[in-house]
Amino acid sequence: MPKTAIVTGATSGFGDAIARRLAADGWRIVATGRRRDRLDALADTLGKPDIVHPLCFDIRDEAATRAALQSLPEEFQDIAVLVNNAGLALGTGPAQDCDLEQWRAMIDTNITGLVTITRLLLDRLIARRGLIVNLASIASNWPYPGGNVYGGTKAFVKQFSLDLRCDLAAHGVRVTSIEPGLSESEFTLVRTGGDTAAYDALYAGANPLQPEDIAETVRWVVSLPPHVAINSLEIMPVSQSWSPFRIQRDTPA
Ligand code: NDP
Ligand code: 8X3
Repeated sequence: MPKTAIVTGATSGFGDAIARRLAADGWRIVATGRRRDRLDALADTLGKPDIVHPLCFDIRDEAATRAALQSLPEEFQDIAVLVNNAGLALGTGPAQDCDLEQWRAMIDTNITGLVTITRLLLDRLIARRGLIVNLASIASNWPYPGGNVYGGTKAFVKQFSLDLRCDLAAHGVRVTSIEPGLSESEFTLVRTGGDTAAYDALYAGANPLQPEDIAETVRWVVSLPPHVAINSLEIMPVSQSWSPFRIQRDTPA
């Protein structure tokens, strides 16, 4: 009997690649997102209705999340792995120029949505001695200009992962925070409001991580024996590393 993993944000990028990778390893997948056409396409490709069950809802909406989980058919209810991947960044500008609605959307999606679905699935994950994989970011670990609320939400995701692990250890439930750096996906188009020139400029010559790299990492974490806990993994393309601290030399006295 195949085990079931739920992958949030499976309509593109990491989530799509993770769903495909885990399905190839024999997992049943509950694939979530707001774009129904993409969920249906994924399910058709991987083998609906036995392999993939699409769940179309906005993760910011608690009632919709509850209803979606309650609607799962019997054979997809027994969830052993939760991949909290749905998330977004909006904007790259300095805090003082940012749109408060965009800040709220990031908090509602990356923090409130992630916390809500996690809490709703905890009993099932405990019953299965399961695993939670949370998509944090290098922005969890390192500040950068324009990171502001996005970085704050991802720092929350990492810390929540580590704190969850403390509470769930007694139940044998593992929690992993994955912190990718520069990765090529629609993430950058979402962040820049569809600016394809910014997308091209960001990735040009950088040989960024690809969604399949993150999917392979998740597959590895999921495949480890149940006594092995990976707490936190920071992953960058080789082209990306650190800069010296910036010194702002014209600050008001
Ligand atoms: P994509 O934009 O390709 O995918 C984001 C996914 O999140 C989509 O499937 C989208 O589905 C889903 N999503 C966004 N908002 C909502 C919502 N309100 N309700 C339900 N689903 C939602 O980005 P990536 O694959 O690159 O990013 C995935 C995760 O990895 C994010 O949490 C991101 O912060 C993180 N990350 C990304 C990095 C990168 O450089 N790309 C690096 C480090 C971390 P839909 O629009 O259909 O709802
Ligand atoms: C996405 C990576 O560097 O744009 O989380 O914050 S970064």
